[in-house]
Amino acid sequence: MASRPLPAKPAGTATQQPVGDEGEETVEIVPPPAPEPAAKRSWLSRLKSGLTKTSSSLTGIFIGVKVDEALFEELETALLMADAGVDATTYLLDALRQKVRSERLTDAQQVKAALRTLLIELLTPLEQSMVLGRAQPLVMMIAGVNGAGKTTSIGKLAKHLQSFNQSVMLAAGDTFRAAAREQLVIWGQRNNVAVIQQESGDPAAVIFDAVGAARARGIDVLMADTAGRLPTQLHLMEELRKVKRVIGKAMDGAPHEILLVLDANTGQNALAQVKAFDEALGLTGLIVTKLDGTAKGGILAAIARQRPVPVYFIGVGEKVEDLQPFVAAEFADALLG
Ligand SMILES: Nc1nc2c(ncn2[C@@H]2O[C@H](COP(=O)(O)OP(=O)(O)OP(=O)(O)O)[C@@H](O)[C@H]2O)c(=O)[nH]1
Ligand SMILES: [Mg+2]
Repeated sequence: MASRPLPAKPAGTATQQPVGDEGEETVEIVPPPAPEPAAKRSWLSRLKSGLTKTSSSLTGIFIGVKVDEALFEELETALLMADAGVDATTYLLDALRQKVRSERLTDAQQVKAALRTLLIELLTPLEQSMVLGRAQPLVMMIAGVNGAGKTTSIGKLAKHLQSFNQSVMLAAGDTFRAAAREQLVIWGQRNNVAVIQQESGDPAAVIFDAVGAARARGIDVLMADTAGRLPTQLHLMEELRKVKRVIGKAMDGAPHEILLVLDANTGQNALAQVKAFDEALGLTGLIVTKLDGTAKGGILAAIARQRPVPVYFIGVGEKVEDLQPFVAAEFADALLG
């Protein structure tokens, strides 16, 4: 299997309408390409081992027990411990109780299968493909708290986009630290893509220049890095809004994607981040990183319930191939062991 079929784009997603680009055909692709079966297996096993904490606790609950109130209570605790949050936990348990009643499930393994189905249903709306080729350049702005994995994810994405014959340019919009610029330049060199940077100056100005350069050079995708910030740092959130506004002045309809990079290990705080960045910027997608560590994974259920921004990619390590499209069924399987 060299490539997987391109999933159809669900209709009616306001953030992903093609923007007018004089008769250009819209190309719909899902970066990155499906890995070879062996690589895919290793990637999935990394995801599984990353989520072991949750899966072993969830799986253990269903072993050798009766289907009774005690089972539901243990499940409630396990889901809360897995970062699913009160809302998603209550939702899943109510739906599960109903299923158990209506389908007369008497075996704990049947209940586990029913939970898997419910989890997939809950997570599936988050599984969406990123549409490329709808503008040239397609401008992506990447935001998130400090150390979430923004710059690394940009580097990985650059590589994957190239394998779809997309020409890529990067904008060093993290003007806080010289080291941040250098980190992006290294990813640029690795992937042989230009990095637009300035010695000093303000992120909006750097990214404005980069949009101009990308247009002049006929680049397909421009990814703009930004400095990490907490949503509580209001002046820094205002700075991001300015970056967005200025990108819009450099090119009508841009930025086409506003992505939040989330560290999966931040638990329930990740949901607060999604809400805050979404309110400030209008997010079009998420990249969830570090699912290979001690992350518990339930946070995606909370996001699906409370702020369902599409999860384009998930990261399970620091290597290029460790960033893969989010697939609800794979994720549910990794969670449930
Ligand atoms: N284990 C693991 N580490 C990751 C993953 N993604 C990123 N990292 C690591 O997390 C650290 C921070 O990544 P950066 O890409 O620099 O994060 P950032 O959001 O750009 O950070 P700032 O620019 O400082 O806000 C680096 O050491 C990365 O290698 C992942 O999916 N798994
Ligand atoms: Mg960075």
